[in-house]
Amino acid sequence: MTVLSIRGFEIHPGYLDAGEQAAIVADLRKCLAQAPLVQPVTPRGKPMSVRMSAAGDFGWVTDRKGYRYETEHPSGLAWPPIPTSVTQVWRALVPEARAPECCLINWYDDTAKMGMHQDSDEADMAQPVLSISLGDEALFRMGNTTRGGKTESLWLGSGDVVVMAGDARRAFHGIDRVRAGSSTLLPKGGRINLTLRVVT
Ligand SMILES: O=C(O)CCC(=O)C(=O)O
Ligand SMILES: [Mn+2]
Repeated sequence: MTVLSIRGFEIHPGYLDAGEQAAIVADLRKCLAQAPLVQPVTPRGKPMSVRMSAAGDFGWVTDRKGYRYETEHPSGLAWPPIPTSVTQVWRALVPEARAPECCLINWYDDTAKMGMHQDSDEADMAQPVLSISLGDEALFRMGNTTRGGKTESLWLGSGDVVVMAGDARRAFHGIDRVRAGSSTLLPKGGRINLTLRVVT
């Protein structure tokens, strides 16, 4: 299987086949029935365009109180466990890493995007981050370990997996836009991104 390395980001195009993608989506529907998607608000009060939920021991949340990990969904219920169909990908691609403690579930409609940011709310930055793309294609921008400078972009398609480890673990990255109608995986369209992280 092809592996691309762009600015230290390890990209596995088409890592998951159609059947594996559909199985993960079915598992995620069960997770979201227990822990529904919410529209998060930044600490400054700006609504984000993605909708979010999580699975695992911790979920990443943001609201007026700040960016942080929480052990419960805003409803007060525990997050559902991370589906095995998802942890399997982590175990296969980052076998040396500790077990993932958070699977952030981001849902993008065709107008959603995510600004350039670092994943930096985790205690052990030596652990990798792994992201799984499902549904419509998205333009992923990869930058540097400090804000600004040269960037490179790549369209992530359904079934693509990205590993951020080493220097790329601290690199800025974001989603510029989603290409509506570019996948048939989700009947109503849109894109799901799963981000697996070790939190503690
Ligand atoms: O949607 C993506 O591909 C990236 C998501 C991301 O960077 C994040 O949730 O921290
Ligand atoms: Mn990120």
